[in-house]
Amino acid sequence: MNVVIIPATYNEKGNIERLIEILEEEVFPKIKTHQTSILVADDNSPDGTGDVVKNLMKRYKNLHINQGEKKGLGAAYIRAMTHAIEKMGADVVFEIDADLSHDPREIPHFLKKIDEGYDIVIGTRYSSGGSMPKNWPMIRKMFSVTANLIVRLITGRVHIHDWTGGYRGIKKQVFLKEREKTKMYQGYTFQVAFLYKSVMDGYKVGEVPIHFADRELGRSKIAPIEYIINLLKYVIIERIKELKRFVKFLVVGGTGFIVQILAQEISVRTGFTFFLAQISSIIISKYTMHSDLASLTQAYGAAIGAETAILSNFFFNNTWTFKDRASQKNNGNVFIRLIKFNFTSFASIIIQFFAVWIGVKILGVDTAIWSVSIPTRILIVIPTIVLIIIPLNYLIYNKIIWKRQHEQDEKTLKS
Ligand SMILES: Nc1nc2c(ncn2[C@@H]2O[C@H](COP(=O)(O)OP(=O)(O)O)[C@@H](O)[C@H]2O)c(=O)[nH]1
Ligand SMILES: [Mg+2]
Repeated sequence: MNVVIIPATYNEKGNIERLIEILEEEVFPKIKTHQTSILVADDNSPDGTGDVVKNLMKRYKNLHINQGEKKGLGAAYIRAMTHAIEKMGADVVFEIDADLSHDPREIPHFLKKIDEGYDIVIGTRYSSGGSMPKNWPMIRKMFSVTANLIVRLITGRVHIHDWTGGYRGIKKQVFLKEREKTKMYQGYTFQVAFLYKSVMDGYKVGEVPIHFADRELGRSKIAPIEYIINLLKYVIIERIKELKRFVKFLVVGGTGFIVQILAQEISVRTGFTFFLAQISSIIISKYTMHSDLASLTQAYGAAIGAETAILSNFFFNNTWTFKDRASQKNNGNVFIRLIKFNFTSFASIIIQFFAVWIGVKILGVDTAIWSVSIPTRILIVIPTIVLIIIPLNYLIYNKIIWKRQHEQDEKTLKS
């Protein structure tokens, strides 16, 4: 693969030469299976960082520079990564601080993860094996740990330890997919947004524990309080957006539940399911005992209710909850999807049929709770739906019926 390392610089005259030397003399010679080069993302640093790099370009043929107006770290990376992919043919791009806080000798570990199939690999200070600078004051360490913990908790992706760090290896397709969605963010928010969008799109995230060193030369530019506030705002808003789909799914499910109970009660009380039970008893003549007829009658009610709910759920999910994905080509046309939906929902019917069947056999047609008699079918169907049917369906809808475009692309690539 063609790997381009992109240090971002703003006034890093004192550090950039050392970083380039370590990369060229120590790190690159150890990487035998990939082609490596450097692209410095400099924002026309007034201290002359660009001139230092241009001087070194005479010595190192795989060293390049991409300069532009200063619009923040995120913008600099977007600009330089676009250049690396479009002009230099990069397959993998690396973010790395130029102030030597990130040890470039870790790059082979990142590449190993990339080779193992991870799409984006992040350096992490907060998992075992990683660390913050020893000389940082307690308050700064606490601040850093807390910020990351908050992001982990709000996004609900606690398994990813370091969201704000800027030492990352990113595959080309990930960058091209997330570029437009993240170009409006600055500072820490850019780092968090990029990672969050990658996770949401189903890319595989790998972690490499790193020791973060304090810079010795130059000044830190990031960390004004507004960055932190923007970051908080970002994660909260994104999380609400994400949960919105699940809330819609629950509303549709709630409607479906009412429809289901109605259909079940109507079909049982009109005697329709008793009629069905009689017919099936005649067909399977050895099951004509009275108790079986009763539980069959109830179980048919549950199954009819479930199928009615399936149709109503499909309609509302297709036109509301998953409207955005319903229009995607690869999810097939609406009839094929309805058949798929019915087919996968068939599991729900079977599960509910047997739950009620067994329940009625054990408890009888009615169950007394605090001296109130409740039909067992209702008593059984409610916990079955909450505990089994809802989680199962949400999974099936997301992974099979209304898949994301990206997952389909992956499958097409593999097949
Ligand atoms: N190109 C560019 N690089 C930046 C900008 N802001 C920060 N950097 C670089 O990003 C890296 C991390 O920034 P730094 O100030 O050390 O942040 P800290 O480590 O969080 O204190 C350093 O290499 C900086 O030179 C910017 O606006 N443009
Ligand atoms: Mg720094």
